[in-house]
Amino acid sequence: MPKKNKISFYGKHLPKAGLTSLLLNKGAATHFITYESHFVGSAAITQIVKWSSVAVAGLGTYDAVSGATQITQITPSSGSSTVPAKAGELLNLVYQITGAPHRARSWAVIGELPEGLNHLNSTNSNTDGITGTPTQPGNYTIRVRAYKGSNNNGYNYTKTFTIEVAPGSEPPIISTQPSNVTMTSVNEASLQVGVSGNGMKYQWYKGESGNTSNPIPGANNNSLKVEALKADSNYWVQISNDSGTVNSQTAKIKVVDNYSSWAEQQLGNNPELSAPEKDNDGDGLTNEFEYLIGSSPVEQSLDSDTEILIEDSKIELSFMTKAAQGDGYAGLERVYSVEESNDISKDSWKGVPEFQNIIGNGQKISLSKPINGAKKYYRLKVNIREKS
Ligand SMILES: [Ca+2]
Ligand SMILES: [Ca+2]
Repeated sequence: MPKKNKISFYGKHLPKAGLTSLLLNKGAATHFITYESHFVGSAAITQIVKWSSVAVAGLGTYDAVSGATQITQITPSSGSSTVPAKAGELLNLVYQITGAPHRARSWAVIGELPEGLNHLNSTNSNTDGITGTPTQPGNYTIRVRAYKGSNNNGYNYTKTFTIEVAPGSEPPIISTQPSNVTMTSVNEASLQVGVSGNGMKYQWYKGESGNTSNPIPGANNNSLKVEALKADSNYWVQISNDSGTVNSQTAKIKVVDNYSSWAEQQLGNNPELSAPEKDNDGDGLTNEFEYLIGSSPVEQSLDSDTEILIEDSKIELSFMTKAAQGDGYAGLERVYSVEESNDISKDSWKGVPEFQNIIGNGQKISLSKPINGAKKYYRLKVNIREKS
């Protein structure tokens, strides 16, 4: 007649966190202004060849102005004596002489042009200009003089312009990448990105950095609130302004449960019920014990799948494993090890080879050993740990 014995369980769990990596993208925007074709043709500056051949509306109107001679700005700020510009952006200042005498034969610019700008110095034209990309912010006063005769001869008229070069905008720069986070399946997480620059727009995405197929609606701030998750998920943010776009690195949210998140889902958020040493269903198994072996803390549980048989000259030990799955076990696995001892003294327990750290997946584990006369004790150790 075989003898049956229960064997005992004990264990613990170990959550962990991860690290990060870095990825940056950069872009820049360039703008061109267009102007009339004959003006383009007279220019000797390489940037001008990029201009399209487009007539400026209003040129004829300026030409038709009667009365005193004047030099008038046509673009970028029509009629004004100040010229708006931005460091790093192409400026095409075009001015025109009107009135009598309305046609200039040559032009002069008096005063120092901002670095990066050049005088077109067109001849036999009633329009002239200054073009290029200013590099230094500041206010620069220049005088433009138009002569009636060629080679800067004859009647002339002078006008003062102030070129106001504003600081250029920089593409966004990420100072703090969104970090990887480990959380349980009952917690919310918050991801943050630190950025320097102006006029920033944000869009968070689910997935790997650079994959824009899953934008998160309304996620347009420097932080993202992530609701409780049941599985690992990745997020990233794209930041853009007028001068460029940058992608953050991928922030990985890892979901790893523990006793507390298991207890909250199984027993509710009630410290009285969810304490590890409680036995709410009165089956003799504490909550912590039920968490470890995978039984319900609200239903009476029987440890019926574990048995030891002693038959003739052999000991047969068998048990059913359980996978760590369902509420409270995200990112976790349950592992089983068999240990043996001759006298159950504290330091006498040794692992039985080939029966160590068996990952539970619903399989039946059987161990068979000859009985050699001496006393032998066995125990089964169950651990819950982060998935390997
Ligand atoms: Ca119980
Ligand atoms: Ca139970």
